[in-house]
Parts: sequence; structure tokens; C-alpha cells
Amino acid sequence: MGAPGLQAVAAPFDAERVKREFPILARPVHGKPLVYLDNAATAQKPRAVIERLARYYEEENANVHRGVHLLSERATAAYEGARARVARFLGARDPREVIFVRGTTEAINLVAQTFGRARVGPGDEVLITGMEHHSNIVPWQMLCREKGATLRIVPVSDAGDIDLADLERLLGPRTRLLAIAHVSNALGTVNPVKEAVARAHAVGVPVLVDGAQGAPHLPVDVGDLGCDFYAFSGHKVYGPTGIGALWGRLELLEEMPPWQGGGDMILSVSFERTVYNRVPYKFEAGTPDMAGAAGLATALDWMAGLGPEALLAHERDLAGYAAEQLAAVPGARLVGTPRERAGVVSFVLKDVHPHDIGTILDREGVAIRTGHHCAQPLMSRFGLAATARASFAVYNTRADVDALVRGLEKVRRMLG
Ligand code: 7TS
Repeated sequence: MGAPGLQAVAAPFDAERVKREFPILARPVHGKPLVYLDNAATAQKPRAVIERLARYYEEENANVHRGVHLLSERATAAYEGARARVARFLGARDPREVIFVRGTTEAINLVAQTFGRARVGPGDEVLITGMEHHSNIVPWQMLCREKGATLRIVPVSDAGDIDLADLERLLGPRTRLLAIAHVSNALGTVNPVKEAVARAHAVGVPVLVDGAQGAPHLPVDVGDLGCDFYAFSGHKVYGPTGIGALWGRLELLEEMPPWQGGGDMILSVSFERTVYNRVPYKFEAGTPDMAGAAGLATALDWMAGLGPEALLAHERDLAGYAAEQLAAVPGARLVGTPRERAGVVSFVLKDVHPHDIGTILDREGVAIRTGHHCAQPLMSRFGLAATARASFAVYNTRADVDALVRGLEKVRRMLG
């Protein structure tokens, strides 16, 4: 409680202090301090998450849902506790709506192979946007090929946005699903997902949101977004690799056939007939990544501890500053100037191949990504084979952006 008459003032976000919680960020690269700007590919892990993994293996490890012994109970508690934590992170009503998967890619394939296979038939359509990551393109392409259905694409503007009028026009009587990125990994565009869901639902089309780049940067509330599926990867929200989640509306999950067959997804098996387990276990065949789930829960706690508003404001500031500074580098051109940006800035330098930018920056200790960013159709849309991409996390600072810009000046001196 503040003193009467005084406004409560939030403590300024201290990214340098946050950075000190990440052991890897203190390690030099090529003898230089590391400036890690490849967070859209994977984020680094705070000590809390690393220690949680060790503690799981040192104190709790056993298989889940199987033993009556103490360790199995502990492992199950850690795993199911993590499910409840993920549900809370997503604003889900019920932990049963959370299915643990390896990551976004597996989540989308699960939906394509179960929901998609059951609902999409010859002549039907699946609608995606022109800025999707390959993992929100190829599973639908495979499904459409198998079913004799058609993949339709919402076009992307020169600025890197979609137009809701185009979306509305493409939502036809044969559309069976809309699959859309919350945030583009290649441009940083924040898509108007809530409005897109409203348009799709108005004509009875369910919506899957690829939240791989949304979950790390934006508050997620599946109830507010109104979507039917939301997928994200643990490793991009400061959690371990190999774990992620698919959230699905309970009614849809109940109706969907299982995907992989095996242990844990069954209630009973005979050679004549198998009775499947209830949701979510129906979709979790085999021994899951218990340690990963526990680590993910810790990562989400850790993020929550930073304060979602402070995190959002800090990252907005960084992305805005980076876009401004990069646009001012002579010969540089931003690829994508979307209405709203989160976490990512893509650019090209006149007469310099993006790969050379990445290699020279690496020698300066600055890690960025160069290439097509698993969004080749989007690159073609902009007439490019590749871009250089800087992507941000909570521990990045304006000084990191300055280091990137200094590195680019060196690139220009060497190659420009
Ligand atoms: N969707 C989007 C929007 C992504 O950015 C990524 C990964 C995925 C799906 C797949 O996630 P995964 O965890 O299953 O691999 N994006 C990136 C990237 O931008 N650079 O490396 C991976």
C-alpha cells in the first residue's frame, strides 16, 4: 500500500539483474561478452529452471501414473502440477485441456492428424496465413494431400500484416479450420488473433493459434482470444527443450480420436478391442517428459515473478528501439514494418548476404539468426531468400541492440 496521496510506482525493470540469473549469458564467445539475440529460435534458461531439472532427477524421478511407491507419487505430482500450472498460464478453465507434447510442431501435427483427419474431407479447405512457420504449413499440406482438400492462404501485405477483410473473404463454406500464428517468427507481426477468431467463429470455423512466438512475449488468455487450440513450446519461454503444450477446448478434445497408440493412453487392451483413456491421457501415449514438464512449470513461475506488465513494457521498448536503430544503419532495410511488433526484427543489408552478416557478428559475440527462418513462402513473398533476424528476450538490453548496430558497422566496413 502506498502512502495516501501517492501513486504506487512500479520498480523499473532491471534487465541486467535478470541477465545475471542466466549462467550461459556470463560465458564469453570468441573472447567477447555474449550478446544473445536468437531468442525466437530458443531462449536461454535461468538458474531456477536448471536447478529444477536437477532436483527432479535427484529427488523425484520415477515413471508417472503407474507405481504406488513414493517416488512415482512424487513424479506424478510434479507432472500433474505442471499441467495445472500450464493451464493457469494459458487462462484455461480445466487442466484436462492441456496436453503435454514435445513442442509447437508436435502440437500442430497432433491436431492435424486427429481433429484434421476426422473433420477434413475431399473438397474441403484449410486456411492459413502467408506468414506461417513451416510447422504451421506442412502438417496441413500433408493432411490436404491425404484428403484431397485445398490449402488456402491469407495474403501478407508489404508491411507484413494480414488484412481481416481478406481473411473474411477466404473463410468459405468448405473451410474446416483456420490455423494462424499469434506472432510471426520472421517479421515480429502480432496478428489480430481475437478478431480473426471472431470472424472464423461467425461462420462456424474452429481456430488453431500457433503460439510459439506469442507465449514468450504476450499475455495469453485462451478464453479471451476465443480460439479452439493454442500451441506453444517450453524452450522459447525459458523452459527446457523437448516439452511444450497443446491447449484444446475440452468438447473438441473429447470428440477427437487418439493419435499415437501405446501405454497410458488406454484404459484396457485386449487383442480384440482397446478402450481409450480419458482426456488428456488419450493423447499422451508412452512415458512423458516429466522432468521437462516440471522445468516448464518453474519457467512459467519464473516469468510470472518478473511481472507480466513490466516484461511486456520492457520488450516493447526493446523491439521498438531495435527497429529504429536498425532502420538508421546505412544500407539496412527492415523486412516487415507491422502495425504491432513483438520480439523480432528482420532486416537485410544492401549488397551483403545475410549469412555473412551472421558470421561476422558471431566473431563479435553477437548471436543472431540468418536464413529463411523456416518461413520460405514468406521469404518468397518478399522476394528474398533470407534475412538477418534479431530476436529479443527479457534479459536483453538497449546495450545489446547497440552492440548489434556496432557489429553491423563492422560488417559494412568489411563487406559493404
Ligand atoms: N511456430 C512458430 C511461429 C515458430 O517460431 C516455431 C519455431 C515453431 C512453430 C516450431 O516450434 P518448435 O519448438 O516445435 O520447433 N521457430 C524457430 C525459429 O524462429 N527459429 O528456430 C525455430
